[in-house]
Amino acid sequence: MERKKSWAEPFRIKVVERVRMTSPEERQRALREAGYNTFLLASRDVYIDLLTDSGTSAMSDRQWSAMMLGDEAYAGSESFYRLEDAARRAYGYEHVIPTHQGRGAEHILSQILIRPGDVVPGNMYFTTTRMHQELAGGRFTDIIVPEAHDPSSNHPFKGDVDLEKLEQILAANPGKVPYLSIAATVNMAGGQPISLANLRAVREMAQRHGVRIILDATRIAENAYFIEEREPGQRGRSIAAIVSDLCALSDGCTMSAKKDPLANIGGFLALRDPEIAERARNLLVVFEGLHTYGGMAGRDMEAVAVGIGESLEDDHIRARVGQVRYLGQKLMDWGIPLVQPIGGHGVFLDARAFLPHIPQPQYPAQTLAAALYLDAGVRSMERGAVSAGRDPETGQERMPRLELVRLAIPRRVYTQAHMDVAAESVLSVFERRDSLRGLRMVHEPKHLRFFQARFEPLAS
Ligand code: P70
Repeated sequence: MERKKSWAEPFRIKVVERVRMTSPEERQRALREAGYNTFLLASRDVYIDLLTDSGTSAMSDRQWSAMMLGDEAYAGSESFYRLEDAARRAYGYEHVIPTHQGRGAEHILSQILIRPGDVVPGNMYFTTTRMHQELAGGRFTDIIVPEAHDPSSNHPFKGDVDLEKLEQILAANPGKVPYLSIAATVNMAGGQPISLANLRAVREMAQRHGVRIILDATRIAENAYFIEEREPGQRGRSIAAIVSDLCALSDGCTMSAKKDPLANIGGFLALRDPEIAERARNLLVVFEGLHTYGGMAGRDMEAVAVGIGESLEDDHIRARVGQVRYLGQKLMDWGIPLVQPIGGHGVFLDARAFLPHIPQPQYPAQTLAAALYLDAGVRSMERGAVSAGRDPETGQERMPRLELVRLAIPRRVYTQAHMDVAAESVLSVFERRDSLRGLRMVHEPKHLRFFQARFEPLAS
């Protein structure tokens, strides 16, 4: 990869979308009506939407053009074959099984591979991934390096697996580990990468124990960028080549095409083993749709097919990660506590350090996300105790070490000035952080509670 000084974008803007600016009174009312949960805010009440980088990317003119060629046939759509071809070329798996989005692939995979009582080791949980593993009767076990749970650790590969821990788990659970669930990058750790060397060692150990590896390839292009930048011997290699190396060390992947592949909807499950793929295709018709559309329209598959190619362009990924880093660096220079190093898809504020006077059962990250919205209409997402939910066996609330607020950056959507506004808003909340009070949960849904939970402010 050619190194350039600036991360400036390799595109210009052809279409714009108006956004609404709101008054403090409007935001106060909107937040109250949303039960202090940013997931429940109407998009019309948000100025800069950093809730997620999922499905929020700006598509290119080439993606929009390809959508016109969508073949909407129920069976054997041309668009499916174009998607299959693009995915095979980029990731190297023979069998590509389309799904409506990432969790559709997680559901099918978990149902066919996990049996009740199984243990699924992974480099930190992800909410939907773990939920599907648990619904299939499995128990997720964290095998990420301990540095990943420490926001201030500057470890270059906080997505790496703790090999000793993995060896212990594999030795203690013979025949009970259906696969290793390995994410690249690791969302809940702050968008942190796994190194090629570590994945190679994991592969070697897994093969010795006869255990498969399934990648969560949702943000694999961003992971490859960090490898090119940080891993010895990887400098100057293309993102596409590194992505292909990562995939070669696994037996399959789940993919949310709403992230790296730059589409607004879509996903797939990809596998090497023809027999498992056959079982997956069979379950697909029950939950997602026929194996040549899996819940996507033909035009959506076209957008994903083109998006996959664009996501692996070196200039694209440099600008993408560069913009995230621009925001994070600005906050760091002001002394605002955040997860280091700055990750691939967003900046993660350390709410524990930001609001040390609010105990975790009063949800400091949820409190901070609400305060940030109120300040200037910037929407972020809680990634702490509310997201972690309850232990299915004990019913107790999980209190994770990481209590974070994520400012996720949609791809190709916002300008540098938008990043400045978001940064200045975080600073203004930081300057009056002592005045913030915690929250109490007043409505708690059973599954993935963070999406629909409601809160009330505690009296000051
Ligand atoms: C986010 C989104 C989705 C996601 C992911 C990884 C590493 C799988 C998926 C599922 C959306 C989201 C999901 C749950 C809670 C909050 C937000 N992440 N693996 O914003 O893919 O959404 O397509 O079903 O990050 O991080 P999908």
